[in-house]
Amino acid sequence: MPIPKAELHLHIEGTLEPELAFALAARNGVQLPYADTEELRKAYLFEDLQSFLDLYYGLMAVLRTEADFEKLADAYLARAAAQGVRHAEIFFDPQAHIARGVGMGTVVEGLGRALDRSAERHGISTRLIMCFLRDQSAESAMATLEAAKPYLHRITGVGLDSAEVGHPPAKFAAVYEAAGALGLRKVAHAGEEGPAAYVSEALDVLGVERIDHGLRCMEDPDLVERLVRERVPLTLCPLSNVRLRAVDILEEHPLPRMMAAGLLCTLNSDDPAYFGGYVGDTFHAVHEALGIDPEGLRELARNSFEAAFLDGSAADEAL
Ligand code: ES4
Ligand code: ZN
Repeated sequence: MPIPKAELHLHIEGTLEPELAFALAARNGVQLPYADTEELRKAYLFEDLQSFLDLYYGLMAVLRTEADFEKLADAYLARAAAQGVRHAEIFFDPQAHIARGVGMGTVVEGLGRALDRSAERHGISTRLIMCFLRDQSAESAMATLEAAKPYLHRITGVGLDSAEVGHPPAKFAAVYEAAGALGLRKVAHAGEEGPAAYVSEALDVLGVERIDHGLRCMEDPDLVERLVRERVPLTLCPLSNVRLRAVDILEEHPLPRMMAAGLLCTLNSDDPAYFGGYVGDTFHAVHEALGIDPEGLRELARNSFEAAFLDGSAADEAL
């Protein structure tokens, strides 16, 4: 039996497996620039975050209808359940869809159809977190928040993703303030490719409750001390860090040092279709490559529930 765990850093568009991409392309009459799934898999050799994002945004062309988003989410939840996930906080990128003429309602209602059945069908409770693309303007992010207003009953929080360097958190101060006023929870990617200073800025200027990645906090001992003291959760994604070359090889990932420093670390899969594994595979990989022992793995799983946006209600306690 895999350890029960929560997954807190998962881009639903990053769960698009080549087989499903081709199936949806055929259904929607979309031509993909790859002969077959094998050729597409070969394109999954990335050099950095940007080379990954180019493919990730390109493949979204196959996602057009509510049924497509429902299928995508249901396929993820089935795989996650098999790896011990009991609770999933799922990111989505509305701007990437709206730019292609696929509306907020199609995305949220489509994902919502799968999420509504998730507890019963897969034994997984869920939350949705809407991410703003940080390489687009703050005005575009604000318009996206506005477009989400009819769907806020389905959305728990906001996040910040896409190309990090050159797009510091403070660019989105006004939109995070507006999101907070609407009662939304706040997270942001920081310290993946960007510097440790972006982690502090996300906490101080945006008021985020968790940091997605946060790896590069290790370059600033004062920041590490603060993250430990304030018990700020970090949603780490070691397989992603290797594929996007934030670290050279898994054996050199700072996870053991981060845990030893007392940081509240969680393990997540980020974009599992692209990075070679789902979250259970990630637990297995850090055991093998980094020597995280069973007690360490249990700590990481416990942390994931502590860091989750669960409210302690009876339904949540049943997890
Ligand atoms: C992402 Cl790994 C990563 N980093 C930043 N933005 C993203 N969007 C999807 N995956
Ligand atoms: Zn991510």
